[in-house]
Amino acid sequence: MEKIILQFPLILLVLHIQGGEFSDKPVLLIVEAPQPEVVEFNNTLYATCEVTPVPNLPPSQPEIFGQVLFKQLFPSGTLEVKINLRGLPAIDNQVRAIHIHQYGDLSQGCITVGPHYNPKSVDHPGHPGDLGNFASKQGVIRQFLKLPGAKLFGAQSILGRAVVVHEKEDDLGMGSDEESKRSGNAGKRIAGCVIGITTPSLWQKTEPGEDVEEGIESQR
Ligand SMILES: [Cu+2]
Ligand SMILES: [Zn+2]
Repeated sequence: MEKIILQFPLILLVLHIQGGEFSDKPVLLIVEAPQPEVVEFNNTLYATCEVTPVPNLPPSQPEIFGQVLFKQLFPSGTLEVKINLRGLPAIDNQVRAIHIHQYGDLSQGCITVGPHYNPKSVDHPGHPGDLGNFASKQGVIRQFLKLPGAKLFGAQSILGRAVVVHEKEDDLGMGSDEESKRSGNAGKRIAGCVIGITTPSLWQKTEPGEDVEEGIESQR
């Protein structure tokens, strides 16, 4: 069946049914039109985030570069993520947290990106952009995962927000202090980027053939 993609926002007036009865209060549903790229790229939106080290990175920290790529089928497909980072130590015993932070503002490095993006005011690691912990192999982090809580569409979209790579491992909310439920105590923010819309080309370049580890769910 061919799906029809709306080009304009559609406002539907729906009668609210409560306990089998129509209530006298109609409910207003707004079906948001997608970004124009969804129509262009086969009902799918692609986004990328070009990771660079933060300014004033302490010399003890690795300079991490690479991309975090996103793909989502309109309107409610599960968000897929590919992480492809380099610049980590060849022998690295450190597992590192990656999160989506609220503001796409790297003007003062990772200070201005704010806290974890938390549109539903819940504790860490229940935030939509809590990607989890990642270990590097031969200086590289390369992983495919699904992020069911996050979206590229709608008012709670992650577009324009920041991806942050941390110095340390995320305690996933299991720590004894308050900060554990806010940020997972993952230490310094050592690399970051802002998520923006792109074409399918970067995503397709890493598929298939590249040894991206498939099918790993976010480790929360
Ligand atoms: Cu973070
Ligand atoms: Zn979080």
